[in-house]
This record gives sequence, C-alpha cells and structure tokens, in this order.
Amino acid sequence: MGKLLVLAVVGLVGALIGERLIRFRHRMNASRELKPKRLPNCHLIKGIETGSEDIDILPNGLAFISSGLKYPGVQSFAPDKRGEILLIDLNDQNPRPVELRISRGFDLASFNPHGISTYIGDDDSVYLFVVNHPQYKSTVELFKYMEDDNSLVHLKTIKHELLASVNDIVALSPDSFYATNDHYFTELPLMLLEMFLGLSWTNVIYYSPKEVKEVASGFYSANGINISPDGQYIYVADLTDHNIHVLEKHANFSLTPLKVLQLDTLIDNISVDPYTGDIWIGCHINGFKLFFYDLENLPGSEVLRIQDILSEKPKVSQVYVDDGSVIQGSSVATVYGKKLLIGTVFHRALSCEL
Ligand SMILES: [Ca+2]
Ligand SMILES: [Ca+2]
Repeated sequence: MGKLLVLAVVGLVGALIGERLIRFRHRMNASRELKPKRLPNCHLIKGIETGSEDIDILPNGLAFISSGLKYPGVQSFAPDKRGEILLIDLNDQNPRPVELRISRGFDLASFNPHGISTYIGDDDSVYLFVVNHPQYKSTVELFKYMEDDNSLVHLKTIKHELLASVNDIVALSPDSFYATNDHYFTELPLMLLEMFLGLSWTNVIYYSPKEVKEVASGFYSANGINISPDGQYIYVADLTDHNIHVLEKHANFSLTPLKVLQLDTLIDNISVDPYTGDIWIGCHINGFKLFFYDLENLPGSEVLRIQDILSEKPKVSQVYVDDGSVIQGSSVATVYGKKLLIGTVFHRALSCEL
C-alpha cells in the first residue's frame, strides 16, 4: 500500500511537471521558426553593438536609445560595460549615435537602462524617463534633455516597493507615469520558477509624487507599454501570453480593460506612430533562443505593425523577419516618416526605409 501511494504521488508530480513544461514551451514559442522577410533598404547603425532595448523618437526626429542592458538570464556582449543613453538625429542621411553626457552626481558606474519614455513639457522642455537596474534592482530615473550640449540633467531617482521589477514605462506628465512590472518575484530562482509555473502575477503601476497604485494586473509578463495619440488608451504587451491589452484610461488614472489582441509571438516594446496611431512592435520569435543564447541557434527578430487596433478587425502585418543573421533579439520597432528603426535587447540596431 505504501509503495502504491509513493508511486501515485511520484506519478502525479511527474504529470504536473510535464503539463507545466508543455505550457512553458508554448508560452516561450519554443519550436517556432519563421522564414526571413527582409526590407530592401536596411543598414545596421554604426556604433551600436551591445543593445538598443528601447527607442523613443521625438516629433523633431531625435531618437533616444537605451543601450547596454544587463538582465538576469539574458545575453550581454559587454557584461562589464555600463549602460548608456544614445541619441541619433533621424534627419541626417547617415545618422551616427552619440552618447548623451549625464550630469554629475548621478551614479553612472551602475547605470543599467531598460525601457524609456519621453515627455514634452508645456515650455517645450524634453523629459526622459529611464527604467534603470543598478545592482539588478529597479529604479526610474528622470532626466531633462539639454539640446545645446547633448546632455541629460538628472532630476531624480524614483524608487517604490510597487516598482520592483520594472520593464517599461510611459510618461504622463513631467513627474508621473505608468510602468509595467515583468515579474512578481525579484530573486532569480523565484523569477525562473514564476516563469516556469506560468503565474500571471505581474501588473501595471501608476506613479505620481502624490499617489502610487496598481492599475492593472493578471499579466504573465507585462512588458512594453505605451499610449494612444489621443491619450485615451493604454497598450500593454504581455510577452509570454503573446498579446496586447488595450485599456481605457480614466481621469483618476485608473485603467479598465477594453480588449485583448491575441498574436502568436513574444511581444516586447510597443511604439505608437503619433500621426496614424499605428502600433509597431518588436517581437521575439522564439523565447528559448532568446533566453538560452546559442551561437549555433541564434535568436531572430520580428517586427509587426498593427493598424486600427480599436476596430472589430485590427490589421496585423508582418513587416520584417530575420533569423538572427542580421539582427538578434528585436525588442522595439519604431517609425519616423518612412524610416523604421529596429532595436534589440543586447545586439545591434537596424535602420530601414519603408
Ligand atoms: Ca518604452
Ligand atoms: Ca521591454
């Protein structure tokens, strides 16, 4: 009887692990392969070799790029090099990235930038919000961009217990924002367990100096976040649930779920074309290739464009696919006029003509 019970328990645990493994492989799109789909006029941007995880473009064509992310379990080609914010002017024929100097007093040595968002103030001041992971913790750094000398003046560091594992951010004013947490746990073994078990415990936080609150929850891994041009809707990417959530924004900054657009790829950052409202997303074709980096089996890149997301039938177009031979691990795609920029978690950045 005792042996039977042991056998039953072992069988049950085995079945449970097997079931979780199948679901985990599905969330990771572990067997997904895509045929390359190239655009005719693309070139790698010189000077970006170690990541361009997020890109945010101002209406005048200046593009801010966060580079050099170090993230648990993810490849880095320069693990000992600090991160940086790069700037390129997309009005130049062959734009060259320049590193933005950061004002004194900011701890540059531990700078580990991730998601970013810009905000233009009433007096045309440009604010740059940067998710930072010094010592693998999460903070949000607020900077003011000074165009005369291409520098960032550090205004403040925001830390909060609700902002524990921040991935991306969208600015709402010079000092308030929504942010996504991509994990519930912050210790690596527990983060991995959370991913393996498929817990949907991540969320979106509203932050202002006066109020901090959870405004949406139930995501497997909330990642990119952005806002519609009219400011009424918030888009949140759930990386491992392969979908984009559309939420309605209210005057008190609470959010209510409106719809979910289901796709079949791992969605990272979300960009919104300010003129058309089109959504551009940088996606990971196969999560196993991203998280288990192998030179023989490179992670590829996929860019999707979504038109009319609020309509009954949003149009989803696959714009670019690469098997990793050109660009690995696309995390962001964003447009300026006819130019498409594709950024990556740890690799290079690509500029294409549409
Ligand atoms: Ca962003
Ligand atoms: Ca991201």
